[in-house]
Amino acid sequence: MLGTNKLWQSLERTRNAFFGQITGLFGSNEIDEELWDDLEALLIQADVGVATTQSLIKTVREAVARQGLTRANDVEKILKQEMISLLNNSHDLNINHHRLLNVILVVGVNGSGKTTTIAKLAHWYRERGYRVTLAAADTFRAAAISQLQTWGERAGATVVAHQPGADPGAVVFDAIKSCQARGATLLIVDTAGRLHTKYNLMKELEKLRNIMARQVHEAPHETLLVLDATTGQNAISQARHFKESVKVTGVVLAKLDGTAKGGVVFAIARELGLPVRFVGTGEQLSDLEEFDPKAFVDGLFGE
Ligand SMILES: Nc1nc2c(ncn2[C@@H]2O[C@H](COP(=O)(O)OP(=O)(O)OP(=O)(O)O)[C@@H](O)[C@H]2O)c(=O)[nH]1
Ligand SMILES: [Mg+2]
Repeated sequence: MLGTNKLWQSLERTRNAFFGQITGLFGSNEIDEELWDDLEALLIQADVGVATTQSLIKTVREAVARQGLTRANDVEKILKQEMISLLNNSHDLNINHHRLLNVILVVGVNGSGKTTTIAKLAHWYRERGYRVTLAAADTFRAAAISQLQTWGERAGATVVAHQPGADPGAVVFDAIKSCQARGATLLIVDTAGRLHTKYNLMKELEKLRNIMARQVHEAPHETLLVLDATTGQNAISQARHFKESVKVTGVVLAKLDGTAKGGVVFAIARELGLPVRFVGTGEQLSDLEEFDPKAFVDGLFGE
């Protein structure tokens, strides 16, 4: 029983609203068409997404038939296995102590939780022995710079910033020089969520990537897309835009604690083919959990 941990608490709304009811469905003894229909409806309501729900159910039905199972209880077991394997789509994060300087580029629409997530990542990596610097490359919004500075202080990370309206590329350039001069081992770059147009934003992100790549071998080593879990399926269409323009390597799902739409992780995994790396479980520095498919699915169902 996981009882008290933050992931468990963050999944409470999703569990109570939807997945707990799925367990209820399996209380009946036999597998019939109604069971499959009810299951489909619940998964869709839980923001798993139509395509992902249908594919999950198809896989589970096939497994049930193949294994000759007849009890609804067995369906739950297979369903959970399939859900876990759907989420098990990642290799290790490409951040390590062998490299002199690791670079993480953080992208996402405005308000998704980028800056808070960056502070949490700084804290997380500092606890794992990295010397962390943050680059305030969101120069579009004046308040964004001071917000990152405040978080940087709390997290014990150096922040490299220019004036509001400055060229984000110049900020990144200086931040890398600063890391190299002071022996920082991880640079995390905050970016704008919105510019005058979406086209401008994507162009700018591309420019930042090029600046990184010229200064640091194979940088950025990770490009993390921060998605707001409370937006459910909308997060998926946002993610598509970013994925088309920037080479996103993983997702951080922020605000999991504030939503019943936690089922969206399955759609992220299947429809976007992106690994979920971390989940945000609150507004504090330590409210970040490395994503663990089994713990997540257990938390959804209440085990
Ligand atoms: N409950 C909860 N709130 C969060 C979490 N992550 C971020 N927030 C809140 O979401 C709001 C927006 O977060 P920011 O980090 O400023 O988002 P942003 O993407 O940097 O926004 P812009 O800089 O405007 O583009 C803040 O009020 C955060 O406290 C989380 O995991 N849980
Ligand atoms: Mg921000």
